[in-house]
Amino acid sequence: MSIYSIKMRASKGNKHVSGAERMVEQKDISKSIGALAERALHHGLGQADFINLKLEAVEPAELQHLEALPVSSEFADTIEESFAIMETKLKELGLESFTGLVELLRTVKPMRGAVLYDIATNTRIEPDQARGVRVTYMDAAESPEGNSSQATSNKNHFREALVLATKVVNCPGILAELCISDDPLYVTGYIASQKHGYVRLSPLKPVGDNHGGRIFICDTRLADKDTIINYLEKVKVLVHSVPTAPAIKESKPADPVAPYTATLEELKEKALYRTMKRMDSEQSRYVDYKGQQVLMMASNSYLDLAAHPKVKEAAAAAVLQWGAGSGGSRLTTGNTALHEELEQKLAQLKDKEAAVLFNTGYMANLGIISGLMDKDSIVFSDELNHASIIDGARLSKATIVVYKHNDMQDLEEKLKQYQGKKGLVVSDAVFSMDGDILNLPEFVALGKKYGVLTMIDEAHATGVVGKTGKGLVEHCQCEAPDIIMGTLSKSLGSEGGFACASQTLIDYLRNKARSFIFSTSQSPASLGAALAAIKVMEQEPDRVADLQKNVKFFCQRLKYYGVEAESPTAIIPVLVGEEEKALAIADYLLEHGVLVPAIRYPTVAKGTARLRVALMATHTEEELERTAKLIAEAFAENA
Ligand code: WAQ
Ligand code: MG
Repeated sequence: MSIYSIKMRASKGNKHVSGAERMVEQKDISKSIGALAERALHHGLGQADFINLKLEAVEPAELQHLEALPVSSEFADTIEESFAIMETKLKELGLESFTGLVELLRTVKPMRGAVLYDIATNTRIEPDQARGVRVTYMDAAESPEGNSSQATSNKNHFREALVLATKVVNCPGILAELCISDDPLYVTGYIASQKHGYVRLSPLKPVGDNHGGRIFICDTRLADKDTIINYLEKVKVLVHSVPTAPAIKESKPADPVAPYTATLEELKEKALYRTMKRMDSEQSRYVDYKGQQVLMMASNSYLDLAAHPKVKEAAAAAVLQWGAGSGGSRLTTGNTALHEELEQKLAQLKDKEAAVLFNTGYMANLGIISGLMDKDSIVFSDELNHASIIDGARLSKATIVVYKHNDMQDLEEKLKQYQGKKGLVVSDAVFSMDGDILNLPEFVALGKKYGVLTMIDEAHATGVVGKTGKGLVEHCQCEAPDIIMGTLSKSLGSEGGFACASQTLIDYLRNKARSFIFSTSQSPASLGAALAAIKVMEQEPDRVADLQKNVKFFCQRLKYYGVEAESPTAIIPVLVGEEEKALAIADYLLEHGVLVPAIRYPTVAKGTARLRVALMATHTEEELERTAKLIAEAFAENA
């Protein structure tokens, strides 16, 4: 009988995808080669484009025959418990002073081979520490290719690991082996020894972690290093009675929450974990926070209307007349005179033929963009657009073309590239994190020139820019874009979003915008409040003027105290940079009675963390002066 060693190594574009070895009788060579090639061609890491197969004859007399180690399983609830079991087994082997090796296993640099650790000298003795010692020339005596054509990766892992461990544990001088797989989806590893056999341990890592490693624990007083390495690398071993992989049900089901816990831990480490501050009063210039009155320098209620008596009363009156909830979607039973009245008011405010309401600004952008655009369309989007615009564009399945921030030249170049397609150019009117203003005249002109729809998001523009707070068209005194989207939740002190446009586009959105169609319509309180807020804005034009005055004054005071800040709108970003520092400064301000949030990744780019001051029409000069001075102080304290 002739035996052949077959080694397969497969790569794809120079990256290793699969490797395996067999020792088979001559008659089984082609079957084995076929199976190994199939494995390389259907690997989870990709289809191999280079497969190296090596065949060598083995003298039958050279072959060592070993019985597979007995297999048992110890599945724990947590990774730490699994490693505790591993340590216990080491102690039972008399290796209690070497439990530190478990830590080495968990942190060892990635290698192709294993660490060879000598307890006689307490050192690593593998000749090449970057590569490790590689065990080779081994296989199970019974071919796995015979029965099933496509062994699953679970079965491969188990079978190959048991064969390897059986050879390793039978190697002169070796006392035990520790192993974690480097397959990110395979969280089962083992400890193997003569005393315990092959003990499967799971989980040894979280799913998704590609760290793996092996440690062979040896004692050079029992066999010298050369003998050990020679055995591992050269002696040919056939392992008999390898069982089929124990059923999956033997293992505890994975904890489906574990990946989320791990992500949260990671966010905490990077100072990116978010918590909510709890306000104990209505939102106005001052709010109750942790039993203290703090100056609110962060609210989107720019005109301080969320707390305006007329607005609150109108909300209450609407509830008393129309009820607490609307009872249905607009297209079923949830449409009232109040909804229609507000839509008319909004259309008027934005000088458009018609308007349609959505429950939030986020849902408005989602519904408008995904309603108007489809997979054959192009959405041209400013790189700093709000997340709701990005999400709407994604949901539409359109091609998304991102242009440089407020860069009309870049936009035009991109429009040129996609001429003749159905398209939408969309931008924040006032950018939510930088507070700067869109170049609307050119934006609208480009849309016209290239025959695509134009849309602006006036969430932070309504009530803020334009002489009477109508928004960016009033501010720029230019032609309007096709669609003006806005919210009721900021200057208007209520809740909800809307689109204003031609009757045709609004009719279309009522038929196609899914966030509109499949939501219960807004509740009477929100509608009543928004209607009253628009009225207050019109009746008290000083509010808008005061807000604009406050912006100028505050920026000027910041500059006076040496803090760089500039904004034409109620949003005034003060750049900090590092996430931790921004948090420290915000904490300092809060300790001194002023609420200004730190804005971090992913809301803004990494390393551009900032304070985001938002002003109200009702802030007094004294309050603005105090805040500007305090911000300068906070920077000095945290320099
Ligand atoms: N010789 C020495 N070390 C090796 C070898 C080898 N032939 N192959 C891999 N290693 C080392 C290397 O450092 C890897 O990073 C590490 O082992 C893990 O290799 O009962 O799949 O191939 O279900 O990811 C355990 C199965 C599977 C447990 C182990 O190891 C079970 C596995 P991997
Ligand atoms: Mg492997």
